[in-house]
Amino acid sequence: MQSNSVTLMGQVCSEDTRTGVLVETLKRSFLNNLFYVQGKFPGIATQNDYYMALAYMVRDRLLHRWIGTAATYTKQQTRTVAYLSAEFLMGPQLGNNLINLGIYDQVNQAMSELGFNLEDLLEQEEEPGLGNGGLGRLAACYLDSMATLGLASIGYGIRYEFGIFDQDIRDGWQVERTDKWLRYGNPWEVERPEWSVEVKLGGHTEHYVDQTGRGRVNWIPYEVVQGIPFDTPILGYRTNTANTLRLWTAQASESFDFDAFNSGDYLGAVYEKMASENVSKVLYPNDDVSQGKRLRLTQQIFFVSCSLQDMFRIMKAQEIPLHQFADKFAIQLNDTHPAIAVAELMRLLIDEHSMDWDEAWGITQRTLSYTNHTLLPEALERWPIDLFGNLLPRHLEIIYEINHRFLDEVRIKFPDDEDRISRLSLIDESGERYVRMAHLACVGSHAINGVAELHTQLLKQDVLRDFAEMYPHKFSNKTNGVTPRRFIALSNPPLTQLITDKIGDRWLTQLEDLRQLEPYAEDLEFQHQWQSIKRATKASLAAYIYKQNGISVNPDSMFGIQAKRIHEYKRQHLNVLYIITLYNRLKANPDLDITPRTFLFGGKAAPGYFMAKLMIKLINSVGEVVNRDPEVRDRLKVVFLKDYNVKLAQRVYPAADLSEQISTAGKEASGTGNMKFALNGALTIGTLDGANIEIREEVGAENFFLFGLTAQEVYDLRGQGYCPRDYYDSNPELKLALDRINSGFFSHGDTDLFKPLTDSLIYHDPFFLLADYQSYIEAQERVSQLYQDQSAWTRMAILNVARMGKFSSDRSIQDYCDEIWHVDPVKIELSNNLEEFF
Ligand code: B1H
Repeated sequence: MQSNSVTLMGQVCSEDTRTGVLVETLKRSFLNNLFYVQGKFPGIATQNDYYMALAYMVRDRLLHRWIGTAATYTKQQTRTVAYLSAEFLMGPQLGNNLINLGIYDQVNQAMSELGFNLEDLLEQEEEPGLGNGGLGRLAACYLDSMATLGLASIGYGIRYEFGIFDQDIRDGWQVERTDKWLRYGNPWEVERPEWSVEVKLGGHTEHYVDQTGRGRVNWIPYEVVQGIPFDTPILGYRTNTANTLRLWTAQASESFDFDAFNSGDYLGAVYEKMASENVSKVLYPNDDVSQGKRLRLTQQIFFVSCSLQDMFRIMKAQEIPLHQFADKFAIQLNDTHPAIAVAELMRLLIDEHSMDWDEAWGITQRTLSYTNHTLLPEALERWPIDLFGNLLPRHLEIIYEINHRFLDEVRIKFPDDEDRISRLSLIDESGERYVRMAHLACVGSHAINGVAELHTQLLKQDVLRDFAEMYPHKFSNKTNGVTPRRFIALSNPPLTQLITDKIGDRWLTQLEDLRQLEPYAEDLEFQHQWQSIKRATKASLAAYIYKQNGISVNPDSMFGIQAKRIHEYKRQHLNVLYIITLYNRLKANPDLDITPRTFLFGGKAAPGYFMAKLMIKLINSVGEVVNRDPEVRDRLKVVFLKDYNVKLAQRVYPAADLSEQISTAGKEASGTGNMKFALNGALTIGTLDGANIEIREEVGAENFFLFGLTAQEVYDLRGQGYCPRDYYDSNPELKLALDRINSGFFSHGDTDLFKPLTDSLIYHDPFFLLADYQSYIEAQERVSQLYQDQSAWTRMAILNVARMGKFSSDRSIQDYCDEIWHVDPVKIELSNNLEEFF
């Protein structure tokens, strides 16, 4: 192989004249970076210095592609997807970049020749935890797929100084620590101060008529914040395409003088300036709830305005006239967090670029599209009018005008229907007045989508029903997907190798190819190889658990894993009720022959969500008793893995036998962990919720452990007046499980500790645990039964993997392209001569 190019998937990927991927070149480059970037020699270098040197070595090899990609897009004035998201949960970058560059093996060798262990260095990376859970991780998977498919795209978001908190467990309780992820520097980003922009906040507007007789508005802000972009390259898998994730940091503005400066209050003015830097300080740690805080709305307008202004700058640089904005950019709103874009784009076009309303509105609607991610009422964002008008006076005026015109349109389509008008209005006037962000997003977008079939259907018939009746053509479904590069190739190399040995390596970009594994499901030799890989990944997770928790778990026991944010609707406590039921059975009958099981949990609770924190305490308390009870004789173990994040997720998915997807039907919009587990050969126990339904359709009902009420049944039962207490009274095992908790058995005699949880279940049970309990227990029994027959189990696991092709994020992105964005791939030709750029 030549040092300047590698042939990957039939494509020649060139290196420039100063990089190259020969082992000797890599070694030299690593040492160069250690000496001349880190300024260290081996005698004093830390593990982090070595990590940084390696990261810079890899970055050099990305930048060539990044520059080539940017040059191509600029030259061709490429139509571009702008993915606006308040969260990007990227996970560690180094390993993924090695995989996508196709140089993992070479680098592994180079490092080991220098006396390093690549895995240890990968472990050193502090991941950017700039997201809460599924929504942020989806955005990251989509960036990977867009680059892999060769689509021009930019991810726009916020460079939070503190990402999602680090979770500690003390005495069984969650304790939060700030996530200082930038502490040792971030080798993957490049600061671009020359592209800074300013964002106005607060103040008031002044209306006047200009010389031409046109009505104009001047917004005089109270405050101006500066946004500085930091760019991270997003390389596709084995392609030359390297797109950009552009995250904004807030800084005090220099150009704007506060009154205080003029009145001599220098320190006061500096203090106020510092306050504006808080805008990008911290990620709000809520998943599926909206807190309604002023700072959060400030974050939203901050990154949305920065991003839109950045797009205007790009238009100008490429000399594209503004009226072609919708042809140049397709903007996807990742939930309502960036929905203020509707009003901000209008404001920029009308106020700052003198466009008239109708043309601006046409551009806005053609450019924007909106993905809804949740049906939970507490997650639907709405802002009190006063708060909104105080921070964004001009946007409120624009929203009133949009609303006025929109409601006139509604009146024409549905005459004499004032109820409908008030339901559809962008302003909720039923009590205190609010701006409804989902309504703003729906009116301002040409396309609206849900993230799984059931979710989209429920959106249309429930949460956004009036909009679906008003604009049926806007609605479609785009079932979520996940990237097989990070979640199989990177996280599960042995499984990747096994699959590739059988069907070649095309499946990593054509996931439907996994179907070719089906014939091997019956192949005993293949089953054995499959089992030994699963056994090895379980043993390695067991070693991690021993190190972290001091608990020894048996890798031959069944690993059932529930890893996701802790939430009542996700029902980790239903899983706990099953553990207690098994435990009670063993106590009643110590010789009972049960399938040995290890129950694993991982996930963070929102710091203000008391019930979720109590659920963590319950898991740990039950674990403490069960794990120590000699009578259990290691047949049951309960482990809470602290600080679940992308890095840990990559260890966890490969080691699962059973994936717990047990949310109340109708509550989980999609779920994506369900896909990652199944792709790594776990079988699913789950409800007919979110994407579970489609997973079951794909893998076959006979290869899925189904239980529980359907969304319709939940709805009906609620309507009839659900009485959880009846289930408690009539089901002895359920009663015993709840009574055990209440008796103080798991809480050193404290009978009050878990009362909020058990009372909620017995008297309210908003998520129907008690109604689903028996059905869940029975499904778990079927799981245990099947696990006894390892060959049948493995056969089913192989069939699951073989039939998961639909759930690649490549498929999702292709659907967005075909039906919403209408963008085509761009081929990036690289030259290995940098001088060509001049
Ligand atoms: C999802 C959120 C979410 N839906 C508000 N909604 C947030 C809402 O900080 N906030 O204010 C943060 C996150 N997250 C998840 O999206 C769904 O619950 C999952 O079912 C889905 O798979 C995922 C991706 O679509």
